[in-house]
Amino acid sequence: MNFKNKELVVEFLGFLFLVAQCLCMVEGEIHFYDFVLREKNFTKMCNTESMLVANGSLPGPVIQVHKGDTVYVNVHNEGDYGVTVHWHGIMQPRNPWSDGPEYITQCPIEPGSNFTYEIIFSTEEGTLWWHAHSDWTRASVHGAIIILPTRGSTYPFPKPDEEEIVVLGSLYSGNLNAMLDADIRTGTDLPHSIAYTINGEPGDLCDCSKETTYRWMVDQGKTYLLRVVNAVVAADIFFAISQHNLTVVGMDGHYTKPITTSYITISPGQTMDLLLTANQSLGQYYMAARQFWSQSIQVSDFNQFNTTAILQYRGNYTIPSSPSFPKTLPLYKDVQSALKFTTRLRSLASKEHPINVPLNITTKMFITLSMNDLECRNTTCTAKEGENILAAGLNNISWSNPGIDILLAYYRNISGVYTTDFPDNPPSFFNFTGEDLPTSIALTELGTKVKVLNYNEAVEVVFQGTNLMAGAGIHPMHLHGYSFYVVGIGLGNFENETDPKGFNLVDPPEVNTFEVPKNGWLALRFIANNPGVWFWHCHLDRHMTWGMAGVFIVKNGDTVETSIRQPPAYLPSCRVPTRPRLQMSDGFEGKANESSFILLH
Ligand SMILES: [Cu+2]
Repeated sequence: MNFKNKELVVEFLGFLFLVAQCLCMVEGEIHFYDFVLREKNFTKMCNTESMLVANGSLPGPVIQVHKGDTVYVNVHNEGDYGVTVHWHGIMQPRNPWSDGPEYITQCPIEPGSNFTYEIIFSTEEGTLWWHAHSDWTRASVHGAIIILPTRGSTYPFPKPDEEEIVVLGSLYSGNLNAMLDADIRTGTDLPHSIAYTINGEPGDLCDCSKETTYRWMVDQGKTYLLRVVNAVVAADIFFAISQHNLTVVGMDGHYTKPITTSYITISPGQTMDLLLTANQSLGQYYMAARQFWSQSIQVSDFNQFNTTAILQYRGNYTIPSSPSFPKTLPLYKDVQSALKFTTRLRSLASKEHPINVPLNITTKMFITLSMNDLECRNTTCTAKEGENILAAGLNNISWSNPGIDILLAYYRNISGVYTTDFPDNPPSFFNFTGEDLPTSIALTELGTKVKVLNYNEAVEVVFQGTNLMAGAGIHPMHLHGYSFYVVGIGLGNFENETDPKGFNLVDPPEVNTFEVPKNGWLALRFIANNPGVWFWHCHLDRHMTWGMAGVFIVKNGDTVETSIRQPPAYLPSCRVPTRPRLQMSDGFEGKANESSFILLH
């Protein structure tokens, strides 16, 4: 190469560098993480159990970015079973390939292999989280995601002095996924947690846990931004800090109008940003969390565990013998307190953080959420002939995962994996919230039915809780690929003439998970402007596992910029599933099994 050519190359490289820099300024920065998933022994509550965790820690590593950044996470599966990871609440524009739910957007990462997720941050700002999306592995594979404002901008509230993360979790005894598989097959109740945790620790109100209780050290007079993640597997949680008020300023990666409260109600899947000022006398104060039990009022043997951590003031003083417990923490069955808190939430809806609630709805869906009975016949369950097993469903369809992921089947036009006939209404209308509903209408069937939406469709979904099988309770519904506006919430049966008149179209909360109240309804809206295959489900994993789940396929728009991106060069292969699960015995999986180890990616 002569000198002139070299000069040109150098100039060209310089130009590329500048272009890359400009792109970075527009697109944000790029970060790389490695998550190694491996079994590790943890001793909690006098017992040593092995758990699958990321990078040896529970909760797992924190991802920290600025709004608009991109993150590559290489997930190495050194565990014993296939696993996937979901980036909860991150919309992933046009990029369902990295969303994570197994058999929806990908097949599991096999033991001994790895997969790199590309996580594209767009409008999210605040706190979100990541978690495994295979079986109930997320009980131990999860962590927080912090999304700071764009470089050069700041929070829409006075900058806090410091920040703190609280991850709420649940603890199980034994091999959780093995117990789960057995329970699914026999059709009985699914495993229950033995304790709840704050940052991985149950706290000093329980045996063998005093030394490991999580401590948060604060300075008197300072204001803190507390980022709370509910990573609990199957329970709504009440949380409070003794003698300290909390001001909610954000939720699910979007800002809210500030509300000051002495406790919060937080559903699994939800995240909240709270301001706390350390304005009490020097001392120790419990922060405590307990389950909000919304199911049958007669049941008394639910997990009544109170998890605690200690907020401790720095300084020279005599530490009192025991911290004070928050008197404002609602009791387990306090439906009123739960509803009182959730109905106060509003979007910030400011000039800098505007919202865009769809007003002209083009697709309306009315979806019942039910506990159901499922005939064992024609499924892979092992209950006795003629016996029914427990199930749950949406519009009386109990979701069944296919043997290869829906996204691949959709993208490659593979038939026989799913059908597109998810109904916009339940098969029958009855007094959904009535007492003593006949068991005959609780019978459901497995299905892999998706709802197809055109690009830019303005969607309204009303979720109606039901009392089928006397199983009324809350359902925190979560939508992948989107955030949605909660325009209405109410008790009893939804009245489609009168209830919409009360919809909040001005400043409804913008969230990715929101609870449908017990024996009540929830109305939400969103614009289907993110093409892809997106899972939606109850985030109480008990209900999701029983089939309270569905899929939206959002079609491409007319341009490349409104279409699904190309798949990554490598995706985990769809081999025979590594774990047994309840499926239709004549489903696609059966066919895949016969010609085992067909590589589909
Ligand atoms: Cu549910």
